Amino acid sequence: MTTPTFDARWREARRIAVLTGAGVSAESGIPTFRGAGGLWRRYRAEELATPEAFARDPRLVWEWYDWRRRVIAECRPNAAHHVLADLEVRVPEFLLITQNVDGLHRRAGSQRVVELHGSLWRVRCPAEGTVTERPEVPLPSLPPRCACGAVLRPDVVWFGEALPTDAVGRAYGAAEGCDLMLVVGTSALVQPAAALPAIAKAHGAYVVEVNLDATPLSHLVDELHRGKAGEILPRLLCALPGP
Ligand code: BJW
Repeated sequence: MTTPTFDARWREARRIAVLTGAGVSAESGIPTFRGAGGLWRRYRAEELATPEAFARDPRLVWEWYDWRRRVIAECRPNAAHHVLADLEVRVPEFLLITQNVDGLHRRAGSQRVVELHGSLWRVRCPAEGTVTERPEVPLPSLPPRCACGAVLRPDVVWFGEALPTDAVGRAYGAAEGCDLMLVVGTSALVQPAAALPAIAKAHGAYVVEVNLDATPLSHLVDELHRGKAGEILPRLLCALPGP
């Protein structure tokens, strides 16, 4: 038996998992978190993306989220989102695992998506546990309130909070079962998402990274592509066979 070449690993992949981060939406005009121009250069994460920050000042936290919702509402999915949406119909088993809360993968047509860190477009009532779609921008009043009177929160995962159990289960299942994992535009610093590529690799998957910069994953992946996701992904994925 011969070892498949890199191209063959792509062509023969039947179970593909994709992990995306903020970099996949950068070319749509959405700021990333870390690095030049990143949100955490301008805002302190612990003052905005923690349950403690929300308990201290829900209006401040909501003003930040409302601003981000307004920015994102003006943005469109880019070529990277679109080719990933095309990819899911070309392989028998596919899961797109995103850390992004911007909803752009779904807007590009992706359906097999797990949103590990939730969605900016939903709100959650901490008192009732109910989750509701709230697409309107701007929100009519801040902080928004539930009919029960409780202050609603964004349905996102803040530091120190557990990720949704079903989302984590699906993501780990895909990482353990895929034969190719594509890791796009994440600094791979935030756990538990950052552990998924190593899990895939340990289970025999071929791991491919697409990123502008080096990350802690770069030394373990099988194939590295340095550059913009919106330019690299269309080139990589157009070489795959059709459905
Ligand atoms: C491009 C590009 C282009 C640019 N093309 N590339 C183990 C060790 C240490 C710490 C921990 C640990 N386990 C847990 C922790 C704590 C913590 C953590 O990981 N901290 C580290 C930062 C040290 N994790 C948590 O707290 C998590 N919870 C948890 O583990 O709970 C345990 C628990 C169990 C049971 C009960 C209770 C608790 C939760 C993490 C939640 C993260 N939340 C955020 C905010 C979401 C909401 C919001 O958006 O406001 O999620 S933080 C932020 O970081 C956001 C992102 O999804 C996440 C990841 O960022 P991402 O996507 O990687 O973006 P960047 O900006 O970092 O990187 C962009 C990349 O793109 C760069 O590499 C660029 O080069 C690249 N790029 N343009 C290609 N065009």
